[in-house]
Amino acid sequence: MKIELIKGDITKIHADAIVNAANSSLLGGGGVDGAIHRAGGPQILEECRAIRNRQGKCNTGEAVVTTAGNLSAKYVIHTVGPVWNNNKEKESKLLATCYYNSLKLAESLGVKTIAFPNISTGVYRFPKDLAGKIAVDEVRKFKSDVIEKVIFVCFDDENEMIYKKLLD
Ligand code: AR6
Repeated sequence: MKIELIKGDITKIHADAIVNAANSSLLGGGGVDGAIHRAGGPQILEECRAIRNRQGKCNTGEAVVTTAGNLSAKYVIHTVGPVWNNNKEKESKLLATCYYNSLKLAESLGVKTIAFPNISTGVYRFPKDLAGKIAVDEVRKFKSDVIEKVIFVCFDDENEMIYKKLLD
């Protein structure tokens, strides 16, 4: 899989799937979650509600899919990152699981290009350098005949610098 780094807003990215850093309610929030729901429109929330009614909350590390409403992507993959509580080993594993489960789900949908935000590094306070390393390691480990390109979308300068170093 090819790996790309883009600085900017994930709602503007052209990819088959974009990943949302959601919370376990799946009912929206701030940060990238708020931006995706605002730009994508009410259809995404409607589908999230339907998933909630079907299967209940989305646990940390898990991923679910909806269509992407008004966005140019086909799918939004919603995954729930861990809140950073200084339990490095446990929270690192959970963050890696978010990337793995999102990629697995994308693959099952025939997704060729997928864009990730820097999951857990905002409201959930995961250290950005460690989160970046986990994201890049997990994507590099994932071998796929379906997914051709993974785009890391960095919104802030600090994440952009971290990912640049990791991908060099
Ligand atoms: N495009 C790409 N990245 C973005 C955008 C955007 N439009 N906006 C923010 N980021 P956060 P979390 C970056 O807080 O830490 C929500 O309320 C941001 O710079 O969005 O996983 C959910 O509902 C940061 O690096 O997600 C949950 O309750 C990264 O996205 C909670 O926040 C993640 O920051 C999840 O917290």
